[in-house]
Amino acid sequence: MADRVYSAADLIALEEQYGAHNYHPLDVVCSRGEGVYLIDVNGRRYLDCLSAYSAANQGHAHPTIINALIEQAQRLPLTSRAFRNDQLPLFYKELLDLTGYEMALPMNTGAEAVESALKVARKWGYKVKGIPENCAEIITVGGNFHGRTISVISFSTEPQYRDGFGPFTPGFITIPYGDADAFEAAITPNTAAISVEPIQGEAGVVVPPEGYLHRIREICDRHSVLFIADEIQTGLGRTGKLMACDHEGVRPDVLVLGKALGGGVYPVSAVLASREILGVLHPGDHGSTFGGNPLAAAVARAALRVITEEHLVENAAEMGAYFKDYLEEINSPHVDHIRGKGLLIGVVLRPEAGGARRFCEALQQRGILAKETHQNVIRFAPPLIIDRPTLDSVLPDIRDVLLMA
Ligand code: IF1
Repeated sequence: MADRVYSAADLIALEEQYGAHNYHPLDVVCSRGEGVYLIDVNGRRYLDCLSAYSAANQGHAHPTIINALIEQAQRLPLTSRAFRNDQLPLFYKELLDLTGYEMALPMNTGAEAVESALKVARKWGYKVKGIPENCAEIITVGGNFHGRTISVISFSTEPQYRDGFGPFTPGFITIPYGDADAFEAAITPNTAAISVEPIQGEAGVVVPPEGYLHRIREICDRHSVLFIADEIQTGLGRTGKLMACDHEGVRPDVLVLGKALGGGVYPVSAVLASREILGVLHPGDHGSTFGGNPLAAAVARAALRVITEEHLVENAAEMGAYFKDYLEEINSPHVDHIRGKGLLIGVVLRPEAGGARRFCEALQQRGILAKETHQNVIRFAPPLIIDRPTLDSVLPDIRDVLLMA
């Protein structure tokens, strides 16, 4: 019996009928990925300027990563952490050699890794800093995005992300992003940590003032407060440095990675820190059925290898500068300004521009997939493997769309 062929419209109808409506995707039904391209069910090819929210930094279906996935899947996909496996130790070693941290805690999704970092920071606060039991405070910033779990949305400042989901987890204090003085003023003897994204992705590619991360570092040191950097979106080359904090030469105490750590194929996240900090976890304190599984470890090893061997960090810096320079010269009446670093670029539209969605739809018609964030920002974040001829093949179309009526 031949399989029924579903059209794009059929598939969209099924998705709308059966799936929870927690997204409003562009109506492109993808069925293949090849490097920087996504191909839809009709065979139309698009340049992907979202990269699965920076999870596909290495490009789609990268052969090195897919080979590692297949080889490991055939040999041993899962053990749980009740037993050891022969991939996790090598993943740890390679990840820590690359980043310079002492220990890592493997998880799966970004939100889980953030939750894990918050748990570790609280425990460090009690056991090392000496904060009285149940009094730990963690400082967060306006416009933050760290995921969708109840504790993480408890400190979201976006009303929609919280509406209907209370009661919330206590113990979080929110201050404005980019304001180091506000941070210092909010610190109490019970402050365990501050959590920040070095560039805010979801908030619309918001780059803090120069020197902000440096001041956070210095204030954390003076008050014995942990600096947690969520580099889930900005890390692993996206901004043209291995970590976005590297732009200021700043080293957070706790580094949270996800997305591209899974090479665009598999959820892999991790919390990185010193032995003093991650050493607060003892057997049974924390865990995950899938975290650190051999398939995840093998995929992440390949994902890191591709970043290093293909010089994706340097390429992101070069291609990002080229892309941003081009955008800056367009001088569209719709564009207020352009911001971002490396290949994380936000085109901020003027209020009169009529919203970013219509520009994303026009880009889609020209074979470019980009996603708006917060109504008025078009985000351009192609895979870090993109080369200059490929960029040159789409820049005139982007120009035309930004100049449309
Ligand atoms: C959605 C945006 C990106 C993140 C940072 C943790 C997480 C994320 C800095 C959680 C996730 C996502 C998730 C996705 C959309 C999205 C996003 F559109 F909201 F703005 F990437 F840009 N920290 N970001 O950016 O990681 O648990 O999802 O693995 O929620 O719709 P996760």
